[in-house]
Amino acid sequence: MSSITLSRYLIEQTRNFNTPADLRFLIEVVARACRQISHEVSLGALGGVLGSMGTENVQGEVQKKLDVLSNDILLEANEWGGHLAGMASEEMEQAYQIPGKYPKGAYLLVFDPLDGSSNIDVNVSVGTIFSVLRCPNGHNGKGDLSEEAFLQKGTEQVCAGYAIYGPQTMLVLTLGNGVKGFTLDPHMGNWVLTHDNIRVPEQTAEFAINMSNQRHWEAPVKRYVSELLAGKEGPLGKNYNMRWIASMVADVHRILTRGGIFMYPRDAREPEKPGKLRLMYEANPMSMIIEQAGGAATNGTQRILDIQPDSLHQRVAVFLGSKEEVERITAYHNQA
Ligand code: P6P
Repeated sequence: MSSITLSRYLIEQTRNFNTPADLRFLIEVVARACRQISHEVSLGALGGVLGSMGTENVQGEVQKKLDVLSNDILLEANEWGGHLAGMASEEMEQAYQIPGKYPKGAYLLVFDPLDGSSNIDVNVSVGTIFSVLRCPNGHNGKGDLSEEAFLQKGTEQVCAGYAIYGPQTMLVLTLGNGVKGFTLDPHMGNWVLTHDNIRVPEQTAEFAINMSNQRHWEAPVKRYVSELLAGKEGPLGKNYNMRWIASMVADVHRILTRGGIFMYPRDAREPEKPGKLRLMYEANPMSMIIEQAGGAATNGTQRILDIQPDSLHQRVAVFLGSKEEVERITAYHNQA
């Protein structure tokens, strides 16, 4: 049987689920931009794009050359097609206005152009995370798009996905009816459907957290991780393995592939911040994907997708993955 490409999958989505043609076009454009980013990332030192820009982004994080290049690739690919009312990115403080010479469309695209970029110079998997929202009525008029148009709960996402630039380049996507995985054929340039129905196992024996922050965690996290470490002799009655790649896309992809729980809790290092990861373009898209694959995602006390954003770059604590473990750590928070 001939392989199903992303284009064919999206056309079938339109036939079977009435996926709007301009959403289909948007996803194709984002996928093409991710293919270009994959190429730039794969060149490494040969492309002259390793290392830092010597600047910081709105998060106060050092900007890698590839961060900025990936951001530019996504902006240039998406600004002219007429399917977007605006864009927002981890790398830009303000929302991106569609230039007046181009038509505006019905959607908003929010993205982290190159997540895990601190890993680029050491050749560890990185990725692009993206989220698609509808532009609310009254916001896609002639004037500049306000930040408020983006501040929608994660349940409002019409599409979420990520590209992972690893040994294979893959695109993992949900339109709200399950999670699909496409592997890039670098010779033909096609995204080929290779994972038709990705599911997160409800149970797991693997957890992901940056253990170096242990002394800074709040009590429920300290309790839970100590139970994981207690293994078979402890209250959870089984031994657990640990992984921490420090690239959310890579850690989440592993969890989608074989289960696990990913944790980035708030901690005492910056008590005024609810966590490190960003709600709009990291936690929300990943939470939609995880839930669509049968997993769960909370900030410790509530479902991430139910959080009403109050700013574009707001941060959030993240506990996501195998449902049984996410429910356990969430219960510990709610008992505290
Ligand atoms: P730490 C990468 O910078 C990132 O935003 C996520 O991809 C990753 O999960 C996390 O930060 C790693 O944080 O504090 O362990 O370096």
